[in-house]
Amino acid sequence: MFCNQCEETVKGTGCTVKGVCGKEDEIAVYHDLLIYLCKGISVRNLEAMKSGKADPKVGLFLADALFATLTNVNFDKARFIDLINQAITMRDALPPTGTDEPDACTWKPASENDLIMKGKAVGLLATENEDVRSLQSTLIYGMKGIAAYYTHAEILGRTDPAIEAFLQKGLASTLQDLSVDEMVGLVLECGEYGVKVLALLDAANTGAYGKPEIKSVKTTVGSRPGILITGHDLKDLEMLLEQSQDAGVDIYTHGEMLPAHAYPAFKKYTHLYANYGGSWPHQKEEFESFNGPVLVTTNCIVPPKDSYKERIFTTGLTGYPGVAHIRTRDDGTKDFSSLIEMAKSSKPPELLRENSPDLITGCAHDAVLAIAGTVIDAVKNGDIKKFIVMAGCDGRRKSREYYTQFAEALPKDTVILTAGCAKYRYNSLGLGTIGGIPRVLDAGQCNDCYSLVVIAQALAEAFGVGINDLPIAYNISWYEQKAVLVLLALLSLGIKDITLGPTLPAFISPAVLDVLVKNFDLKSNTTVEDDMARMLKA
Ligand code: FS2
Ligand code: SF4
Repeated sequence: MFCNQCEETVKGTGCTVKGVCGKEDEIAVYHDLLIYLCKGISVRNLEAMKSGKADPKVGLFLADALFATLTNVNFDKARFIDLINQAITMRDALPPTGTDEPDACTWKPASENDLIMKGKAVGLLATENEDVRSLQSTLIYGMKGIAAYYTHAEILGRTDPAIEAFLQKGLASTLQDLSVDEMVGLVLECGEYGVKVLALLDAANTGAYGKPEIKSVKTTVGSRPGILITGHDLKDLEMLLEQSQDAGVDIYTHGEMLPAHAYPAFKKYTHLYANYGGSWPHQKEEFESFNGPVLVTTNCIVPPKDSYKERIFTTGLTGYPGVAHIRTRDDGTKDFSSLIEMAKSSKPPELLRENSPDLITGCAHDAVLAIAGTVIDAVKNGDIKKFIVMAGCDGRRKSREYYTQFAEALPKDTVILTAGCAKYRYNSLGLGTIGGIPRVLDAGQCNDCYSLVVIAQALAEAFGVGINDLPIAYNISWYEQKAVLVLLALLSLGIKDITLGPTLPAFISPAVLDVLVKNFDLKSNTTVEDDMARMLKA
C-alpha cells in the first residue's frame, strides 16, 4: 500500500504498511482499485453522453465510491469488494469507446487475488513523475471532498448534473497525458466545483431543516439512557429523532453533529438533549463512557475498542468489520429500532467533565448577516480589529495544541470564524463576546466553511473592498480530503495568504507547492508568536 491522503500520514510521506488511521494494507489496495475502475467508468460514460447512451446512475455511484475511500469512512473489506463488483458491472454495461481503450475500461479479474494484484499495480506510485502524481492526487483528493458533500446533498434531494460531470471529467483526466498547465487548471476547476457543491449542500440543509440560529448547546448529561450520533448526516439525525421520540431515551450529538442543534426543524424534538464529547480523535474515551449505542453517520470512525464495539452502528458509506450496519431502504429510510432497543437497556452517559461550558453554534451566514450591522459597527469603531478564520479539521497530533494556544493568545479585539471539527480546540475556552458578538463564531460543520465565505463576501461588499483587503486572516487546519476541497474552494475564490497546518500535505510536491506559493501566497504555520504577529499586521 501507499497512501498519503491525510495529514497524519507516516513520517509526512506516506503510509506503506498500515495506515495511522487503522486502514489495513488490503483495504488501501481495494481503495486504489476502486478509484482505477471509476476512471474507466468515467471514460466510457463521458463518451456515451455524446450519443445519449450515458448511464444516469454513474455520477452518484462515483460520488459514493470516492466518498467510501475518504479517510476514516469505511474499513470493511466486504463492502469494497461489493463496490468493485458494482463498478465492473456498471462499466461493462457502457458502450466501449473504441479498440484502444485504456486498461481501466477493460481489465477484468479472474479471482479475488486478481483484485489485490491489480490494486497494487494501479496505486499512486504507478505514476512515476512526482509533479504529475502530485497534481493528480490533489485533484482526486479534492474530488473525494466533492463526492462526500455531493452525497449528503443528494440524500436531501439536491443534485447537479454539472458536478457529476466534473467528477467524471476529473477522473478520466488522470488517464490522459496532460500538460502541467492543464492539470493545474483541473485542480483549480475542482475548487470552483467545490464552491458549487458547498452551496448545494448549504441549500439542501437549510431547505430541509431551516436556517441555523445562533444557539447555546449544553454539554451536561441527563438521567435517561442516550443514543450518541456523530458524523455529518442530518437526515440520519432526523430519522433517529423521529423514531426515538417516545422511547424514553435522549439523543446526544458528537463531533460534527453539534451544529444540528441550531436548525429550527429539530427544535420540536425535546429529547435532542445535549452535545457529548468533542472531535473525532477523542472518541475511544468518549464512546466508552457514553454507555449507550453510537450511530456513526460518516467519517471519522476510529477503529473501535472491543469494550464498546458492539454498541457502534455504522450507516451510509461508513463501515467497519464486525460492526453492525444500518442499511438504507430503497425509499431512503432507515430502521434505527435496534439502536433504540439497545439504548433502553443501557446505563445513562457518564459526565465527561464537571462544569463544562455550553457550546455556541449556528453562526452560519444567515444568522451572522442578520447581525451584520452590529458586526460592521464593531469593526468601524475598532472593537473588532481582526477576524481569524480557524476552520477545518482536528486530529491526533500533539502539534495541534498550536491551535488552542493560538486562540488563547489572540487579543480580545479579535473574532474567530470557525467551522468543522477544528473548533473543539477552542470553542470551550470561554473567549467571551465583543458587544454581544461571540468571539468564536461557529458556522457549523466543515461544509459550512461555505458560510464563512458568504460572510466574507458580504463584509467585502459592505466595506467596499476586495475580499483580500478585509481584516480577515486565514489559519486553517486540515486532516482529510474534505479539507483539501475546502482549501481549493477558497483558492478558486481568489483568497490569498492562507496559512495551512499543522503540516503541509505530503502529496504536494516541491514544484506544485511553488505554484501555490507564487500564485496564492500559501504558507505553512510556524509558531504561535510568529504567525500571530504576521496575521495581526494591519
Ligand atoms: Fe472532522 Fe472528520 Fe468534517 Fe473532517 S469529523 S476531520 O472528516 O469532515 O471535519
Ligand atoms: Fe495513512 Fe491517512 Fe492514508 Fe490512513 S488515510 S492510510 S493515515 S495517509
